[in-house]
Amino acid sequence: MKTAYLGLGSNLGDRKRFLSDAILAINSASGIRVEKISSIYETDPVGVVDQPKFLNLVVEIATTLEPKDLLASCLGIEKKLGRVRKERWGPRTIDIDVLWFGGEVVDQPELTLPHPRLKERAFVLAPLAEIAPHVLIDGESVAEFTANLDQTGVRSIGPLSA
Ligand code: GSY
Repeated sequence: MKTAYLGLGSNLGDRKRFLSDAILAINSASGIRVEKISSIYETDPVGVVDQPKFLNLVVEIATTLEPKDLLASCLGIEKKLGRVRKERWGPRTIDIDVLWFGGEVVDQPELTLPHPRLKERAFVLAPLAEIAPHVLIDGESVAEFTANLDQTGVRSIGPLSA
């Protein structure tokens, strides 16, 4: 059993509903159990800035899957939830990114671990720091490099259930 972290985001439609449906689907998927869920953060869009604000959160999972099978499972859940994404960096109903997988380093065309943009993205680091401050990325803990991170535009709005 390995521990992994997934980043979830939604900025189209009923954003909270997409997040909670995605978490239910992740927990029901074969070989995956959701262990922790961060608060929800409302975040300014990064990349293409002219799009609606996102809701983001991070979940900790325990999994028996290999990284590539976990990725396939996440992509399947996005599809099942009717992911709509018209442009690469544009709005989407649900996005599920594999952020970190048992400390493994993977460099393949379809999957890079830890996630290549993890350390630049406050919308991922803030929720990750909440549930996994001890996790190491390139030898530094999430807590350490989140401490100096500009978190402008990233606002916790409480737990998913509230
Ligand atoms: O890869 C994540 C999709 N995404 C997001 C996001 O989830 N949150 C914010 N705030 N900006 C984003 N830009 C992209 S692309």
